[in-house]
Amino acid sequence: MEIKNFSDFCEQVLPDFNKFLDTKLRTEIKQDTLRDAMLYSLDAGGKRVRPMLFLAVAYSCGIKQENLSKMYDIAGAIELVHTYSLIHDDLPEMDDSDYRRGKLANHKKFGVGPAVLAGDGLLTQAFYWIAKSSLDTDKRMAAVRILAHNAGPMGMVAGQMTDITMENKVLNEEELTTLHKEKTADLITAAVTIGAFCANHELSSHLVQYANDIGLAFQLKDDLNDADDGEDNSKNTFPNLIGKEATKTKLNDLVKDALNSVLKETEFDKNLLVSFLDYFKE
Ligand code: GRG
Repeated sequence: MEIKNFSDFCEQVLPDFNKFLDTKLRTEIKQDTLRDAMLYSLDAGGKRVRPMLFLAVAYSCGIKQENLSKMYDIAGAIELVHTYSLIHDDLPEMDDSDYRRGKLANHKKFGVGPAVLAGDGLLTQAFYWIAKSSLDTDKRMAAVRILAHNAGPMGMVAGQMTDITMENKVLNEEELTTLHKEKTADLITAAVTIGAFCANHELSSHLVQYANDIGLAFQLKDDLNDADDGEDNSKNTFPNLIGKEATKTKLNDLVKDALNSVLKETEFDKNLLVSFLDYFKE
């Protein structure tokens, strides 16, 4: 069936990918409580933005739809890392949130100890999945390198550390941009760049720029939604620092920049990544 845009792509690929994720993890994890806690968050209704972006980039680089399932291990690994980060973010000593996606947070359902271990399990299993994938060694190595670089202490973990240790300091625009880049954008950038690597596409600065822009835009949109919901106005967010209107302008500028960047990409079907930008429309 013809794929017209990003949401069409998700409609066609997501059911199969979701089944893969659940079945694989359910089969692999033998410890009952650990399996339940890991699956509770993995199956809690996440949008799967990062793995779908990864697969959409691979498809846009020329991987045929019927061959995308060979890349599910890598797509799955990216979602496992994302899921671990949310479980740990919700912990009392981090963002201290009792709910996630309208359900009890992992630690509220299973307890803090099991939630820490569920996160640990998801993070470790991600790299097992990449190592065991049927893709060529150079692609698996690129996936390990980029994911560890962007999600670990040179990326997301560093951003989270800044976030929890700078809670009582008002960050300036540059510091806040670095925080958001590390905490949120780096994993999204990893999804896009690993997708290009796995599809033998020579990575260009245009695609990296697109990925960085949508990563930051993702955080701004989330912050704007939280501001609309009346979230704590002492937090380090762009709406709190520069106001909602200026944040909306910044978000629109990032989306425009992302569009201009991806349109410069060559030997690449731009349709899916251009239509992904609809996500940022109000
Ligand atoms: C614990 C090392 C560590 C890192 C946590 C991801 C993160 C870092 C914190 C989450 C804070 C947050 C809510 C940031 C806003 C952007 C974001 C990552 C939103 C959640 O991602 P979605 O919308 O979530 O893709 P779903 O529920 O769809 O999976």
